[in-house]
Amino acid sequence: MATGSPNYKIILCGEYGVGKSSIFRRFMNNSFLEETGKKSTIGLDQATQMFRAHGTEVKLTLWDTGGMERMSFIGSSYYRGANAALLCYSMRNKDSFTILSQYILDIVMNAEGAKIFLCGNFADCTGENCVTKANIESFERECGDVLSGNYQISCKDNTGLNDMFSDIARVLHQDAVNKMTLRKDMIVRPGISPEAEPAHKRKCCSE
Ligand SMILES: Nc1nc2c(ncn2[C@@H]2O[C@H](COP(=O)(O)OP(=O)(O)O)[C@@H](O)[C@H]2O)c(=O)[nH]1
Ligand SMILES: [Mg+2]
Repeated sequence: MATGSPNYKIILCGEYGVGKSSIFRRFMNNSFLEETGKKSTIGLDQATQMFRAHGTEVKLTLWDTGGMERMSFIGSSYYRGANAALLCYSMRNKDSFTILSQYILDIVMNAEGAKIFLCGNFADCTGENCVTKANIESFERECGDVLSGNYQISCKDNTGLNDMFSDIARVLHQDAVNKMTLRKDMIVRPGISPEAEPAHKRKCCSE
């Protein structure tokens, strides 16, 4: 594994039971457990994978809550330094979808600057009470540019996960490159450094 690669932290957010730990397991070792819920352990879990983004090897480090969302306690270290949050809901549970705006608030307040990606899990499920395409589109409209991506996946069938993480790696890396370019522009912008100030002004200030 390349050591000097950029590393982006991604946190999993959303209700208990929407499949966050299942997403984590697919990411970590491509496994799936039918009954993960009851076995959730207390503590933070992290896993890292390499992705290729715009010709560069980048690391994604995914953080799972370790079941702490059940106790409504997620410490600030979970959010700190996050580059992205995966806003998870279950496509077969509308309540887990309608509550998402609260999670957006948590993310905005605790993980400043983190990009937010919407992720509907349980895409393998069909039924009357499922979250519909219209529900998702209307939520996207309400969110405006708060969301940086929208995916539907199934941890059970292993569909959409790899494409989602590859896409997130590209978006995060492109954003980091843009920010770096912006910083460089500011450094060389004329008039910013003291040397570039007019001589008469500098003289005046030292008088
Ligand atoms: N049918 C189906 N079941 C899933 C899927 N993802 C997770 N599950 C099941 O949903 C339950 C809750 O998943 P878990 O990952 O523990 O949710 P968490 O509480 O958000 O971490 C487990 O029994 C999983 O096996 C999926 O895409 N499809
Ligand atoms: Mg869990």
